[in-house]
This record gives sequence, C-alpha cells and structure tokens, in this order.
Amino acid sequence: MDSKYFERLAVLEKEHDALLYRMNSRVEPGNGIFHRYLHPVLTAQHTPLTWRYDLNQQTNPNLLERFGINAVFNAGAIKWNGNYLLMARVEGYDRKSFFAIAESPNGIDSFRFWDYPIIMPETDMPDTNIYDIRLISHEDGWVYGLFCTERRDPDAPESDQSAAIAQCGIARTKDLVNWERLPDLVTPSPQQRNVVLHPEFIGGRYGFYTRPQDGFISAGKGGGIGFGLSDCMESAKIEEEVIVDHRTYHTISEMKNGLGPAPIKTQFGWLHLAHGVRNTAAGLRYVLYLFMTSLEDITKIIHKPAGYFMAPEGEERVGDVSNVLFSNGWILDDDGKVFIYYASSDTRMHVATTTIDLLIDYVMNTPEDGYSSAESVKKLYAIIESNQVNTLVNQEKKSLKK
Ligand code: M1P
Repeated sequence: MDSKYFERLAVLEKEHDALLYRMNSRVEPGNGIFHRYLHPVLTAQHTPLTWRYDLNQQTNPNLLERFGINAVFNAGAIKWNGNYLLMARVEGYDRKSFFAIAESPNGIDSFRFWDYPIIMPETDMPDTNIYDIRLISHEDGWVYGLFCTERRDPDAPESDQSAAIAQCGIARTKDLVNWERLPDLVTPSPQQRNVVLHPEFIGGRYGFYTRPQDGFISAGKGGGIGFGLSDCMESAKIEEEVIVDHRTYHTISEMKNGLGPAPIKTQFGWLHLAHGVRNTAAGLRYVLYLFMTSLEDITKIIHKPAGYFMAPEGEERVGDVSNVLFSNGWILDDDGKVFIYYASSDTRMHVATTTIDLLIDYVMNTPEDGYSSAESVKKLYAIIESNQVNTLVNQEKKSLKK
C-alpha cells in the first residue's frame, strides 16, 4: 500500500466533509428586507470527490484531479419531499455546463449533491451548452424545467468561433430524476434567454415570460421582459410577445433585464424577482430587483420599487464574471418564509432569507423611480421632512417606556 496515496485521500475527504458539514449563520442586522448568510451554500468544492477524482489507486496513483469543476451557480430551486433542492448550473473546466441537484434539510446549509448529475435528453438538434434552469410546478401536474440551450450560430464564418444562438429548452419530469425533453420554444425573436413558465393556466393556455434579444449578448431592439401564450407544451409556440417590463434609460436595467424564477402569487398580485443589467467602465453590472403584476392582467406592472433589491457585495463582487448577481430560484414555505437563492459573479450560490409579508411591504411601499436626480431629491425631502415629526414621536415613546 502506497501511504502517500491514502494520506492525500484522507486530506481530501476531511476537507470535503468539513465543507459539507459547515453551519451557516445569518448576517445581522440586515436591511430589514432580507438577511444574507455568512457562507455560500454551494461552490465547485461542494461537488463530490467521486466526480472529480479517479479513486482507483492503480490508474490514478498520484490522486490527480481528472475532471475539474470550475463553478456552481444559477440554480433553479424547488421544495421536494420536505427538502430544499437546488438544480445548479455546474460548469466544468471544459466550459460546458450541466445540471446537478443538491439537497438540504434546512435550505441554508448542508447542501449535498446527488450521486449523479442529471442526464438531460436532447432534441434532434444537440445542445452545445445548457444552463440556467427554472423549475416550475405547473397546475397541469408536471414539473417543468426551462433552460437556455446554446448552439454555434450556423451562419457564423469559420473565423468567428464565439457566435452562438440561444433558445429556450423545455423538459418535464415527475420525479426530478427522469426528464422528458420537449421541442424548444418557438418565438418571433432570433434569440431567447431567461424564459420562465407561468405556474397557472391563462384562459386554458400556457404563459411564458420571455426575453427577446437580437444578439447573443446584446438585447438589441429586444425591449425587456416579454410575455406570450402557447396552446400547448408539446410543441410550444408563441406568436406574439408583449413587453411587460421595458428596459429604460439610466436605470439598473438600461442594457437588458430578465426574469428570475417563476413569480409567486400573493393576495395583492404576482411577485416577480428579476435581474437588471447596466453598463459601466468596468463592464456589465447585474443586480436583482422586484416588481408586482396584477392578478387580473398579468402583463401589467402595478408596483415596482426604484433601483435594485440586491447588488453584489464583498466576495460576491468577484468571480468568473465579476459584479454579477443572478437568481433563477426561490422557495416559499407554508409559514411564509422565503428562501432566495442567488449566484454571485457566475461562480457560487448563496441564500438570502425573508418572508412573503416583508417582500410585499418592500414592493408595495418602496418609492418608484422618478427617472431624474431632481425627482430622487424630492422623494428624499418628503422622507426627511416626515421624519422630523417621526423622530420626536419616537423620542416621546421611548421616554414613556422608561
Ligand atoms: O454572465 C452573467 C449572466 O449572463 C447571461 O445572462 P443575460 O442573458 O441576462 O445576459 C447568462 O449567460 C447568465 O447565465 C449569466 O449569469
């Protein structure tokens, strides 16, 4: 027995176990709207050693890594048999992404990957890369996974090896293990990413939130988060897209935006989590924002706080694609607790917790964008002026308590 091999194996196993059993803790005091957590919930190092190493001493006597995992990010989320499941975008050193499910009993730590990644069946047109799945429990009884399927642009010249076409892949399942692949969504747009299925039927039809775009990276004249209807899922086709949330000059989503997970139904409207992108001298900056649409007309925004809900902070700011927060998964518990799963800088997964009541308060009572500096100052004046009185009232209340 070569003791070096087993010494190294023991170190690898010890470190991996320590990571998987590491407790997470809430970062206090938070901003009143949500709490961040100290540690990411999933990283490349969380992937099983059995994926990354050939553990046969004969064929891998030096215990070298054989299949490198670069990043774990942009996970869809679902509560399943009482556990919190993340279907993550796992990216290898070879730049290909695939889906793998990690499961936790409490949603904030102890996430463990299932033994095998998901085998996603293909259509007649094989995918080069698949990523960013949204998991939707639809009222038709299926769990759908909508994701981006990317293939090389067939019209690109040989000299251009990066031009790609992104479309919405669709698969469905009853057990999250076996997936039935359906044809890709057909829309009027040459490219689609960030497509999400509405969880309920709309007049007997399936509703899709889309993100029409002209180019692979640039939205072009693609005006924002769109919406369209299809008669069926087996050959889903949208004839007409309307824009629900336009991208707008000098806002957090002036370059592009895209819906995150499927919206949550509340008594006041559908609550949406999305990402907005703006350009900076340092490149694109992705932040998360919330808005609410009407229960009567789901294409109509009824509340939209100004600016971002969450932006990259601290270590979140750095990664493969820095200055990015992206979310395509959240879970609402029966007691009203909400787990927001978000990725930072295309590298790792985090959780933030809040409640549905706090999110409703935030989305309905935070001032909307006034689209100019003068309007922002006006809003601030109103807050400061009413606080002159509020501060006095609070002081009186505090002194009465003593
Ligand atoms: O790199 C940031 C994100 O870029 C794309 O998102 P969007 O289509 O909105 O620009 C996606 O590739 C996403 O996976 C990635 O996190």
